[in-house]
Amino acid sequence: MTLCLGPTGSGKTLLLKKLQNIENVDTTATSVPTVGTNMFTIKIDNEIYNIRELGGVMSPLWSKYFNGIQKIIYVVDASNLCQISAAGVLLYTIIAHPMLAQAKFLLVLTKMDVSYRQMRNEALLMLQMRRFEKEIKQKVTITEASAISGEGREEILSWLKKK
Ligand SMILES: Nc1nc2c(ncn2[C@@H]2O[C@H](COP(=O)(O)OP(=O)(O)O)[C@@H](O)[C@H]2O)c(=O)[nH]1
Ligand SMILES: [Mg+2]
Repeated sequence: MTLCLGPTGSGKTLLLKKLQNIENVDTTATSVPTVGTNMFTIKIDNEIYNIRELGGVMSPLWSKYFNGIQKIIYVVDASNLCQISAAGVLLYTIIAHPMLAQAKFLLVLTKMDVSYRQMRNEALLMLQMRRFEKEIKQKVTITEASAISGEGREEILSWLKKK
């Protein structure tokens, strides 16, 4: 099981839907609005990958879902100047969580199709990634993506496939 986290409106649902459609999966996303989680099943080369999206509003409860999690996809909206540094703080609190000490992280800078987005380096500065990387042991893979143009889709799928 992989978790997909990030602030409200950062683009998690649309990105996960795009990953599903590309692989022609006939299972539709089951939504459980009461607890604010969505389950996605993605089929790559006949292997099934389950991803649970947790909404940004429930970030105080995210850690309830950390047990046994090996992979985290963290989605940041690169076009949202107001949200981006808060997204970095939130990312740091989950990376520093003891239950995720062995987890692999994929940081997705999404909405890269938007003209007024932050460029990769600016976004990483605002997220304080340089500072984090000195303090954390986990590997963080960084990908630029867009659910509209499909940018980053192959990178995300191959990260999911990696053991
Ligand atoms: N331009 C653009 N808009 C996006 C992209 N991804 C999501 N959005 C829009 O951002 C809003 C929030 O997306 P959603 O996936 O629901 O965010 P979530 O709250 O993280 O699940 C919606 O209006 C989407 O259409 C993207 O890659 N590019
Ligand atoms: Mg969502």
